[in-house]
Amino acid sequence: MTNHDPAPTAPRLPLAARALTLAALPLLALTATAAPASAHGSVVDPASRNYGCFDRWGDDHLNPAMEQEDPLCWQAWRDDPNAMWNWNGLYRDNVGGDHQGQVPDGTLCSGGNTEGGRYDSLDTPGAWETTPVADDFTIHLYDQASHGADYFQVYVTRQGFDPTAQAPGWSDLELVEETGQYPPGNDYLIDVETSGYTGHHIVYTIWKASHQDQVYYLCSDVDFG
Ligand SMILES: [Cu+2]
Repeated sequence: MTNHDPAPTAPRLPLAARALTLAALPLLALTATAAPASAHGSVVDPASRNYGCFDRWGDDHLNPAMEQEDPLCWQAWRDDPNAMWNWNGLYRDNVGGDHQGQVPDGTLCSGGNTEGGRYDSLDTPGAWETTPVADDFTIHLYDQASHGADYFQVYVTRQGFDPTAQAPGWSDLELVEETGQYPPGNDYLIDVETSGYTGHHIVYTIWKASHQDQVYYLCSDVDFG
């Protein structure tokens, strides 16, 4: 299926399939109750900034404790809650393969201020919640709409770059993985091998969807142990 407009498929799955999927993928339980307006996807592990904020606070987004416990998510919810409700919609259309031309330095995590600035809060430098990873780790991208992938490109911020102090530019990124095509499905796993990274880095995943010229730009904060 190539059309990405219809509602998410989760509520329509046969019960047995749903039970299996829910067991394997807890996030579907959330999307079933807070279904986004349209179906796309994001990196759910290590969680992208917007998916992570949705995952941690989606059912508790008015809790004032967020300001102390998760200040970067707090500023993001205040800036535009739809960055989290539409955690799956951080993409640009008609990029023509020109990622660096379409997404200026300092705006990588918002996909170049895409969607009228809905995701601009994700460019804010700071102590975003990190996911612990080893040198070799696997990215899980969840594709609600079965777009497929022409390719994924995965970058990691260079050692020494400080995501708490600065929004990255392209020269701060090191390419660590470039894949071939993935056939349409819901769960894509991308194996990444790195060495020499310690501490807080941003993993930057570019997903070129196959159904049309639609490209997703996803920042995941990680802590290399
Ligand atoms: Cu889509």
